[in-house]
Amino acid sequence: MTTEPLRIAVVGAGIMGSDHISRIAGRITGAEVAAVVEPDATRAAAAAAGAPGAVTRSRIEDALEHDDIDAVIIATPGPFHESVLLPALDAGVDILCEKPLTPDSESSLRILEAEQKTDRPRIQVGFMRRFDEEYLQMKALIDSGDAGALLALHCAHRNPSTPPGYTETMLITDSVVHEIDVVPWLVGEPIAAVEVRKPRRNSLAPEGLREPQLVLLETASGVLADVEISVNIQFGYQVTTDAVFERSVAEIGRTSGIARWVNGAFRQAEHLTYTTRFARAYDTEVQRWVDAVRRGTIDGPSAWDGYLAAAVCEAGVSAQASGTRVEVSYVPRPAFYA
Ligand code: ISE
Repeated sequence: MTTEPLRIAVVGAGIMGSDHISRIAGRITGAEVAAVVEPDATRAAAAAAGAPGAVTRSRIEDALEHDDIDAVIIATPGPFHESVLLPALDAGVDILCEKPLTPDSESSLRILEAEQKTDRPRIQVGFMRRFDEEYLQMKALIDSGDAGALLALHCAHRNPSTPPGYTETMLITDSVVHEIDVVPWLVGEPIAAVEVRKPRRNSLAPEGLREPQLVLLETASGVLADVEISVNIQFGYQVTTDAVFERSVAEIGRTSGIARWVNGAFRQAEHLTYTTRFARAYDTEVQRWVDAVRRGTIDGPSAWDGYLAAAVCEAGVSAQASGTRVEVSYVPRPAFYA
């Protein structure tokens, strides 16, 4: 393991990129932000101000060429990931790529092909829920068999509002993609089919956005996970999972904020955004990734997991349009990802 800090280029200085920059500068050991790559110069400068010594670049190619970079964190919107992943793979650096790996399976397959030309898996995908303490407890309970076999999951994924440009397909590719990754991880088997139903529209959603939606994920042995995705629900940011077993039920994700009794009522704080709701999961994810990269490996979902999620998202988008149950098909797993 190297004794030098890992020199990271953070690509994208929006909400997630800025969050990772302050995490690395303030809480992560063994790493430093060497470059902030962002075409918007004002944003780049604001984000780099929190990372002493970091330079700003407008293109990833420039950082890879001039800044002695060991690793890259990609925090741009999903459709821009491929254009950073390919030069980074080519330069032989390690990569933590925020979800989704790419928005569709064809582009994800191009990434797998490029990665297989390198010496070992270099990409970890930022599905941070796998590092959340309660999800880990739920997985341990399912794996233990203590409550009997798992039969079904009820998942709620609620955002207070949507950013400009958020579209109906992004309900699947940008939001439900988290459940699309974490459900097979919890259940221990792939998603075989997807169906999408659309309840009455929330009039508070921006014009043209049909939401909420109910997404039904069906695993290979018939475990059903229903996901309510609501993205303009105003009150806060909430992600919960209830599990139904043969002998028991379990739930995770209820708010853990301060409880208060006020004016004859009981109140408990709720998160407003994912950066606080999953703050500890992100910290654990990034620290474990840094430690792993310094040992010459990854420690979390790989590009193969990113491809599996992309294949399900594609079926989900098609189910959204058709209103029918759509089966998912996958290419065989290459030995490189065994
Ligand atoms: C956002 O990009 C995230 O990853 C959040 O976790 C998710 O809740 C939100 O819907 C996405 O837009």
